[in-house]
Amino acid sequence: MAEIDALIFDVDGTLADTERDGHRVAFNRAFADAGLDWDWGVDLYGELLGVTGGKERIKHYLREFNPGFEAPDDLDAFVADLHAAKTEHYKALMNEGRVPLRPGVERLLREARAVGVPMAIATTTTMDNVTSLLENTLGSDAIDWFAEIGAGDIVPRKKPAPDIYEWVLQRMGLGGDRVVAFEDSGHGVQSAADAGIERIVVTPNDYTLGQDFSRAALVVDQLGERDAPPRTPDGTVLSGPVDLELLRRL
Ligand code: XBP
Ligand code: MG
Repeated sequence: MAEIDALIFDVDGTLADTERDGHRVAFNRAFADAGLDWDWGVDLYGELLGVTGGKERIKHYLREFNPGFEAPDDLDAFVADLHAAKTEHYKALMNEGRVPLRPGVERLLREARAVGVPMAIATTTTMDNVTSLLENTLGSDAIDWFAEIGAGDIVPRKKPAPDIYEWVLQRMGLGGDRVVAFEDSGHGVQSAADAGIERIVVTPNDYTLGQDFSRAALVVDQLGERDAPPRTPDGTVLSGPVDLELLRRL
């Protein structure tokens, strides 16, 4: 059995299904506020998710899907303003409690916390978004449950680059062989694996099903509960939820 010195969680798509009804809606509201007629539908947004990071995603959209748009001379400032407005809308959506945590997430976080296994976050999203999701789902002190939070622009390259996982591992003084990472996407798996993390658990969602999870140790539909255990992609139902005992056996 391999000891576990920390659990490191991705946020979007892993802790909660934030993309379709959170980020996507917030982007569209920010575009409308700015008088732009851009509308990121559910399917288009799935394609745009190929690029991580909201500011990077807006630029990608302009390049690939809206090349006729006459962008202002200072594109970076224009995108940064739009993105700041999007973050405010995202926080408002979280305050409305629109997006719950995925099944089994709260159970596993509480189990790890109860026995003192350190937890951290490694995400591409903006820090404010992390705080807002955690506070609205787990309570006002939830941010303190995490020893390190690696978020947004604190590293130069976003996922699938390994930077954010390397940052978290370095801050925790841990090697990749000592931790378990939780992801929902192929980009996330690549980021964690390239940072040297050997044990990666993937819980895909509608946007990420079918991506490359070949470097993951376990792929299940959800972390699960005792009375509703997870399923693997071939339909096998596990005997219990993803808990610390199962993670030690990976
Ligand atoms: C999350 C993302 C983020 C969010 C938007 O990826 O790609 O860009 O969609 O967040 P991951 P910001 O789950 O792999 O970390 O708009 O705050 O960038
Ligand atoms: Mg994710």
